[in-house]
Amino acid sequence: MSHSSFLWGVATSAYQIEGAAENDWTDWERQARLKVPDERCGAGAGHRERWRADLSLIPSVGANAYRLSVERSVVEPESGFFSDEALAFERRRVDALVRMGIEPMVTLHHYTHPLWFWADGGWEDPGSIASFRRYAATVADALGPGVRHWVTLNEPIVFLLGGYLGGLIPPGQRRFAGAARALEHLLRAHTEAAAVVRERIPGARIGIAHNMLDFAPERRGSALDRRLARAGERLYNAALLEAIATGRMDWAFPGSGRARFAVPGFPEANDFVGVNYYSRVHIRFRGVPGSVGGFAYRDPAARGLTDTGWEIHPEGFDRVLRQAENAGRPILVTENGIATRNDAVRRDFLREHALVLRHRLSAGAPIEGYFYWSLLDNFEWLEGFRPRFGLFEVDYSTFARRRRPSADLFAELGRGFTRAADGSASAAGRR
Ligand code: IFM
Repeated sequence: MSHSSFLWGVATSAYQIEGAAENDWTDWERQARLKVPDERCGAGAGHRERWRADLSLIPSVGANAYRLSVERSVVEPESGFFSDEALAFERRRVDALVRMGIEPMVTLHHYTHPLWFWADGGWEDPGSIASFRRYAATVADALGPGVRHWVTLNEPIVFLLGGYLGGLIPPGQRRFAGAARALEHLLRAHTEAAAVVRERIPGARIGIAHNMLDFAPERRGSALDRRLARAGERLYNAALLEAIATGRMDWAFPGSGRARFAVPGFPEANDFVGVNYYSRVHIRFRGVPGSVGGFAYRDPAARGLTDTGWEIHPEGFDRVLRQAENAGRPILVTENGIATRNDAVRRDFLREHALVLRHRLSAGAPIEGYFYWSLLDNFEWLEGFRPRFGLFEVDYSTFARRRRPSADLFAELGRGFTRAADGSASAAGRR
């Protein structure tokens, strides 16, 4: 693959397709904390056994890039002890990608944690920073220069809202003070991880995959809904972008608290902004103690909600991409996708979102790549296996893969982007 090409990729994460780990999520499943209380990730989509065959699907959908993650509980089963075998597995996988001409993008933290990490105090403990640095350094040593794109943290704001404020995902807490401390440590951990990865892989490009939503007031006529929607947009989308631009984080959660701090070196530690975009939320002021407001997915355009109940809203993709430009960095769409059993709906989704991408690129936006979530159907966290995000369907009773027609469309759309990028300004700025 030429380095100047637009990255047209597919994304997965380790636990969601491999399972086979003992981590905080397996614990969560045992505690029946999923929406489907009996569900277990188990072997995920069976990728551990089928990884070679799965990787061969990537070029078949016209992708030149693959975003994957490393499962920390497997490579670092005890604090500071790294499994050579697990690291060698990761190396084989990225070597195979590089041999195929597929650009790997490796995510270091994608929701899961080893159990020892929480016993050591988790992200509230400042020791989490050095421990993440050591993990990043070890993985970078093991994977080597074939990996030029690194995502340290996947969706840190969602992780904090769900794990430290909403009690919905591990560690299941509900305290703003804890969330604020964890946020600071996550951003410092990112900064230190970026430094050690760059030391080992000169020219590595490092970023955070930031989940962004479009926000709207539930009742247009309500000043309170409008104000709350703006506050939501700030804390969910804008605060992290501002921190990337300035090194200063100002994170205010209405009714809960406000955290302000500086992260020295943070702007320099971000070579790109990763954008994960799925939907829009409508915000309603409630004003009851402990719950200032609520959000819901609506369907004003009558496109139909997705199987995760989310609005299909390509116009919001345009808005968040414009907003992401405020960070002053190249943009990689690190995730965009839809859960649906109706593949015709997925095809419409792909066409409409690709159109937005095309418009933003024509307007000169510094977007350097797009990754569809996901290559395969997989374990969708609290929702279990029901939502189907894949370009390939997985039969969970046999782990057989079946190509969906949207895989062909994805390949066709990709040709437009990768061809246009070779020799055009849309890929400017990348090595
Ligand atoms: O499956 C998740 C992924 O792990 C992170 N981003 C959103 C996806 C769909 O919910």
